[in-house]
Amino acid sequence: MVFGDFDGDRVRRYAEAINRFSGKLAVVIGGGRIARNFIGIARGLGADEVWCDEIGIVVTRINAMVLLSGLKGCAPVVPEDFSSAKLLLTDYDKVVMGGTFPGHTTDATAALLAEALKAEQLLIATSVDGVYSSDPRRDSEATRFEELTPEELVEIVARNDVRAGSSSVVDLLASKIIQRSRIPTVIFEGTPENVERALKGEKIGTIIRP
Ligand code: U5P
Repeated sequence: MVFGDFDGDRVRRYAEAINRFSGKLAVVIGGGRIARNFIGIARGLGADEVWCDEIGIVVTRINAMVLLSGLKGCAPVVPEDFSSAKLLLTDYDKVVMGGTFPGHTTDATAALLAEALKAEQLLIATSVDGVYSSDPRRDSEATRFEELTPEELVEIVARNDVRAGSSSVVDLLASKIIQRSRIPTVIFEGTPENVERALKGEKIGTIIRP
């Protein structure tokens, strides 16, 4: 899940959507435009990609802290690794975290966490309404897939780059983890309303079915 920018109303609507879900839920928050701005500035100053990733990770953790402020039944800390998240979920129904280590986006963090938790399902709330044959923001001929296998997803995202702050529909590591874990995944446009629909199991976005 990603916040566009400092928009308190939007964050509130995400929190409400998550609070209406009953059951165990692990949420991973991205860095949004703020992370991309900071990464762009640091890169312009000569920072290497690992440092840019570290900056991105800090922003994701701040976003997690902000969302956590509005969540009920959620662990009151932001775990920084998967074992801590797993442990917290034994005591709490919900946990919210940001990134972990450099080299990928929070898509991969979410996929790894889903794998570590043996999750029933992975929901990836992103900025486009599903997976397209090519980038719909640049190619008017791009077509959206209703359903893909993990192998097809890997093939599509392998064409994108892996720099800090990448804006591929999902990153390559995430697609590889989805492939190896065989966890059913939904990739959809992450508005608060859509997050709620996805949590209810409504058909939305592109389904990655092993
Ligand atoms: N990031 C990492 N590792 C993580 C999560 C995030 O290096 O586990 C960095 C990447 O540079 C990413 C940025 O692009 O933080 C912001 O996360 P996201 O909004 O792209 O998911």
